[in-house]
Amino acid sequence: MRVVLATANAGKVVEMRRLLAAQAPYVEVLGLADVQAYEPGPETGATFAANALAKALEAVEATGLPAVADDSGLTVDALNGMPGVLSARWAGRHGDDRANLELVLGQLADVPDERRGAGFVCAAAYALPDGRSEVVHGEVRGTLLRAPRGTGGFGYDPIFLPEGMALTSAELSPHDKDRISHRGQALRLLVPRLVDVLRA
Ligand code: ITT
Repeated sequence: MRVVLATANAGKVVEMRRLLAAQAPYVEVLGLADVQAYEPGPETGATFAANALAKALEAVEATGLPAVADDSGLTVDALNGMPGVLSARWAGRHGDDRANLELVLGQLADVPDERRGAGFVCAAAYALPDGRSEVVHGEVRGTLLRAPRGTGGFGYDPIFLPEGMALTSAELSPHDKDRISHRGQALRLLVPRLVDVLRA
């Protein structure tokens, strides 16, 4: 069984490979560097699910192989759920993790501790060459700190304190982040379903 991991985000690649290997070690996971190069389209969906599915379908179309993709982001209560699907380019430049994080910290400077709730959301999708597809969700709730802590993970991890934890997502071990993360939850739902349809 071979699947293409349709993400260009290095942080996600590491986590998704790890989560796939943990659940389905017999699946060969190809990265975008291992397949026919294609230009990913702009992420125009209004929801995480729409974007995740679009990325998976695009990879199937380009490679002819089953594909897995994720669309994810930070939803901040005091920002009415934003940056949401715009998380990767919140400060204006796609993938500038540091600038994105600093912008959110600045926007929340006067927001008191009791209103600093946030969540990480992940929609994970698979799509197959025969047209079948599925999308699932995972979410982890937490609060946003006032300064970054930790060097692990990526994106907004250094300012996110998951509910019930004393460590930020960037201070957790990879194993502990996977155990609670939005992406861990979503891929633990998705991978068994993908394996079932690939086997059938
Ligand atoms: P692909 O579309 O190629 O997968 P991307 O980075 O553009 O990569 P998204 O549009 O899904 O992916 O944006 C995800 C952004 O949300 C990411 O850049 C981070 O800023 C944030 N994010 C998602 N999951 C995260 C996590 O586990 N930890 C920290 N930040 C995360």
